[in-house]
Amino acid sequence: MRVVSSMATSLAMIVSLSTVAFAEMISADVQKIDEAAGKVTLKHGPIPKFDMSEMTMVYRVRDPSMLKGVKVRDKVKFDADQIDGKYTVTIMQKSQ
Ligand SMILES: [Cu+2]
Repeated sequence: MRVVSSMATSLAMIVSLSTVAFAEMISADVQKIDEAAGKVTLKHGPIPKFDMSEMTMVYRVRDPSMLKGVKVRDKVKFDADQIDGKYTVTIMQKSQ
């Protein structure tokens, strides 16, 4: 019984963590990819934490390999942070 309840607790934690991550992801359309420069142009929805409304802008990516799985016109979900004062994509995945 003890094992079952600790598993349930772990599962509940995983579910709530992934819900939070999903809720913070921003929807965007990929407009342009510059893998050499490690940059991507995204037409994104509102981002309350940056006080941004919908716009098209260039982001740096944390790791250029993040750009390998996406192409222009893909719909993606992403999250970003300001790193060294520059808006930087930290996670990006194709939307279903
Ligand atoms: Cu923006």
